[in-house]
Amino acid sequence: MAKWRLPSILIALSVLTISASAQIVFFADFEDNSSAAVPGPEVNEIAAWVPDNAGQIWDIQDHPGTGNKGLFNTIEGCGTSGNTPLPGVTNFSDGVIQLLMSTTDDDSFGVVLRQSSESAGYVITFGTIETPAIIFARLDDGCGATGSCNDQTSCENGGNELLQVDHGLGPIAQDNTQVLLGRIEAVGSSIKVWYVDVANVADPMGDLGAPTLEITDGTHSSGAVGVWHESQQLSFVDDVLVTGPGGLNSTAVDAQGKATTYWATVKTAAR
Ligand SMILES: [Ca+2]
Ligand SMILES: [Ca+2]
Ligand SMILES: [Ca+2]
Repeated sequence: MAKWRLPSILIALSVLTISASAQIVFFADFEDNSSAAVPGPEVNEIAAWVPDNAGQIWDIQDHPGTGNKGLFNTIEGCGTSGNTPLPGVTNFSDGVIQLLMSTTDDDSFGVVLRQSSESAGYVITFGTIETPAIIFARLDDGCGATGSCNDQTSCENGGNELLQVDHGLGPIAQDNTQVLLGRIEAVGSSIKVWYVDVANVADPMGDLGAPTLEITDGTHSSGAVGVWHESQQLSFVDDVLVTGPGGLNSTAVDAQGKATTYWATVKTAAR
């Protein structure tokens, strides 16, 4: 990780600048020389995405759903499942986490948040076909365990999960062309989750209507954020975004302006 040392001063400066003017603390779009990335383009480097599971292998490849590059899961199997921490996002408490997902598989993506140890934190599953649902669960209950699918940990369909809600998306394309937007808003013990087809949304940075899942749980107040998956081969994650406590309603700003412009491009490509 020596290559992180040299630009560390520059990164620190850009974080200070952004926090004074914007609520976006992290944005990875996986493009070369990205000007939208926050804190900076180093978050788009594949080497920055280190899975908890040594058997998990990410790549950056062309994403047919967005027309640009995304984080691509190269392999299959429940044994490859698990979390990959977002580089540098170690102390998320309140705010918004959102990402794009598209699939060729029938299994699930997800987000780990407020993680303070291997078995302390939340895991929110964005299911696709086999489990057409959003699932809210705790790592503490064995859910999201490295190397296991949710059925193996009994964290779906009436097991150790705290709440499961149908995703309501209907059939999902298995060719990576349908781009789904997952959003989590965490404010204290209130957690809200949205899961929508980006083609049906006027503004991916704006109001998405009523959340699909809502829950109150105060077990975890802060910690790291990561992208999770169970056996989700040949599928993409892209545009991974994290805000500070002001969420997406910040009065505006350089970094948010960059991301908003970028999202407009994604939305056009997805149609
Ligand atoms: Ca991208
Ligand atoms: Ca599954
Ligand atoms: Ca699979």
